[in-house]
Amino acid sequence: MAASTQTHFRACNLCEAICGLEVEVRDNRVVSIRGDEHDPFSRGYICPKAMALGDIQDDPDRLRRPVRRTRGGDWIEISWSEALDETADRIRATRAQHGADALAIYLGNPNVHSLGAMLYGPPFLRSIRTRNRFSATSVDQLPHHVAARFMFGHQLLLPVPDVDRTDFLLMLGANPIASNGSLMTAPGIRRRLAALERRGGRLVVVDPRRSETAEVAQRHIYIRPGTDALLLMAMLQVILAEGLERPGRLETITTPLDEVRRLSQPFTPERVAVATGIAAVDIASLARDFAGATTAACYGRVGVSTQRFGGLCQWLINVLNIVTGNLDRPGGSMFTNPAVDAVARSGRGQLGRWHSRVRGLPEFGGELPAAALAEEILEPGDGQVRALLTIAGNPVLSTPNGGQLETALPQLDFMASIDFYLNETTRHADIILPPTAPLERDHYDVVFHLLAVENSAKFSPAALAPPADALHDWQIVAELHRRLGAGPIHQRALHAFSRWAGPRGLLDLGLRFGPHGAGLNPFRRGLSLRRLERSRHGVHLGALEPCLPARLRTSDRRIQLAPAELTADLPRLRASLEAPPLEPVAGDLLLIGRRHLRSNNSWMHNLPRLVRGRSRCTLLMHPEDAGARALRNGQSVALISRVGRVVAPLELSDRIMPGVVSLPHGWGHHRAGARLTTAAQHAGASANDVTDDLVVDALCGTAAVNGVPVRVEAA
Ligand SMILES: Nc1nc2c(c(=O)[nH]1)N[C@H]1C(S)=C(S)[C@@H](COP(=O)(O)OP(=O)(O)OC[C@H]3O[C@@H](n4cnc5c(=O)[nH]c(N)nc54)[C@H](O)[C@@H]3O)O[C@H]1N2
Ligand SMILES: Nc1nc2c(c(=O)[nH]1)N[C@H]1C(S)=C(S)[C@@H](COP(=O)(O)OP(=O)(O)OC[C@H]3O[C@@H](n4cnc5c(=O)[nH]c(N)nc54)[C@H](O)[C@@H]3O)O[C@H]1N2
Ligand code: SF4
Ligand SMILES: [Mo]
Repeated sequence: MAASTQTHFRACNLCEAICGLEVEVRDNRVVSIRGDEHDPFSRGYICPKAMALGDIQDDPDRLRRPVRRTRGGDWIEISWSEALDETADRIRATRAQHGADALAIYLGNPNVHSLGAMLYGPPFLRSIRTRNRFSATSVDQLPHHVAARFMFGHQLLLPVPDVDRTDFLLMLGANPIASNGSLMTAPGIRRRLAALERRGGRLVVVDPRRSETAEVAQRHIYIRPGTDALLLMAMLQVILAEGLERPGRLETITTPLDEVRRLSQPFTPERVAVATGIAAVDIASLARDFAGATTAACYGRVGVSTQRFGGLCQWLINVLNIVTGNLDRPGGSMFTNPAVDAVARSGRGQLGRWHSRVRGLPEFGGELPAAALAEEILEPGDGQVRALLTIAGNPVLSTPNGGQLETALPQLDFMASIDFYLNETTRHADIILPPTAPLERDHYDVVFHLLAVENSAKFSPAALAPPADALHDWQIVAELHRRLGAGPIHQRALHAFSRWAGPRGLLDLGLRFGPHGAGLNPFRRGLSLRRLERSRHGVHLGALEPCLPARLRTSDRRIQLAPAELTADLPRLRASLEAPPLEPVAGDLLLIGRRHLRSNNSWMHNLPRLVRGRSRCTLLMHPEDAGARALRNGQSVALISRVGRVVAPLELSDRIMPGVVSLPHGWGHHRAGARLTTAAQHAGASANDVTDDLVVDALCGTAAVNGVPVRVEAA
């Protein structure tokens, strides 16, 4: 008798686009994965990674039971209770002997794509109370949080470009055609950008590489890596000097413009032209076009965040949107009104309540910059990190100077990882605790509905039943919390309640008491988990709407246009004009990254469907630079920086600026000891073996993985 086929509708949780999926399942196995045509938000769009969700499920290398590393370096399976007890015991012993800060925690990117991790991680971290908390945030979007915190009063008040209604989208350091968008959840972005063009709007892309997004833009402007803050300052200078500002309604809820007028004065287009590589006339006309557009949105992502002036860039992007009246209006840059509102629930974010022990980098929101993790393990002394717990992270490949971290990890007294792969990082753990795979668990995007270009909500029930002895991420974290968590009695009671309620129970409460919620009244219309479960394709909650000043969290309910925490970094920008620090010292080229549609940071290279075909881990270089070094297309070249050397095949392209080279991150799977059979056959080189842990955005400690000085020679 043929087994029946069930169809599950859910959101893909691999990247920020949260595309709707239609997953067909038979005998608890995936038969097919398609785009869900009836998802009101993604309307059928998916990318090739969605299919790989099924491959993760079946990947023979994926860990399904806890493992312990033996003295000989082999791995043996152990029971859950043994693994959890031992992990808790070892952590407790380290803390008893060396203090709470001796345990470091590193949280990787997939945490924000997991309902369970989002609900159970924060209380666990609070109870652990270590100052050595690190995450992928500081190799990613930290400058956005810092700018939001000091301008709008909360680290999660992140404005989203209203791509579907804008007349002018100015995009810096983002390549959504490859990345599918970031801090701008907009599934099917190619279609949305085409619609922008059709309605007579313009997309202008500023990028050192003619990216896939630049390719579909109406205009592409090359910029020297790391100089965007100068460009943005000069645009502001032109707008304010020519009287093109028109903040409109925002004027009454924003601190006065005088301060930014004064601060922008030294940065004329003429003065920044050489450093940025953009002609002064082009900067001035870009400023006038932006200010003159009916509606406009300036948006900048990874390329302007993970660079030396990331904090200033994100501040200036907000300032440009504000002085032109484009913040909080349709077609501009807007805030969401999500069904589960993390802004109401999480901390506002503080900067510099403590500093890292070795280098004195500032804490933000309870975390220290990931660029400081290795030195905190390596440098002896009081407060040295002696144990590490990683949760869904691969910092050996994803943080700057990964090679140094690799030498640091074996020196720990104890390391545990919550992860389902034995990879470049987790291979150093003593114990690995593998959670269920994405299709085996319920899901709701607490983070990405908050960052979406339309208000929507979707619940994804598990599509596959996990094995009887499997644990979800939240259960592993809750079990460790139960074993380790001290804290006052009310906190422990709360934790006992949340274990009892489970993610579904907590989500139901979040929905009911959120802005669209039904409360506890069974007769009131509004959201609850049950209501969402009935809308299997998700619900549309309307377009983004103006919400200021009500949504501001600043103490005076005003936008702070020039907060001291941010403007304090301007002397450094001024100095970069006088003697550009970006003048390469360790080499004569500047390294930037790039992303590919079929890749997802470091962890999906073990899925054959995504790595098929020619190698994508190539070093892109302009033919002029190759000519000057007598290098040929396809040859092996060495990429050398202050911290390391990697070898990669050279790919010549006139779509990258002379003086700049590009290598994607997340590769380098040649390391012995990992268990990634397919990835090892497509090893590539790790960009973070050459990025420099000492080169950070001084304002907040974000790693400057873009704009790294390097040298290239024949290997
Ligand atoms: N040079 C350079 N470096 C970069 C970047 C760059 O552009 N250039 N980008 C940066 C950015 S934006 C980011 S976000 C970081 C990412 O940095 P990380 O988060 O450290 O790295 P990932 O490659 O995302 O690794 C994710 C890990 O989580 C595991 N995993 C996947 N799903 C789950 C799950 O559901 N539960 C658990 N417990 N584990 C899971 C995977 O096996 C893998 O080990 O890299 C950063 N590093
Ligand atoms: N396919 C795929 N999708 C992904 C990911 C993935 O690895 N693969 N990762 C996900 C994650 S974790 C994130 S955070 C997002 C990131 O999403 P995006 O921010 O869109 O990231 P990238 O595609 O790396 O685009 C960054 C762009 O910045 C440019 N750039 C580099 N340096 C500079 C500079 O100094 N100035 C300017 N103006 N531009 C610069 C690069 O050339 C590149 O085109 O993508 C997510 N989506
Ligand atoms: S674009 Fe992102 S969310 Fe959509 S299918 Fe691809 S990986 Fe999944
Ligand atoms: Mo990221």
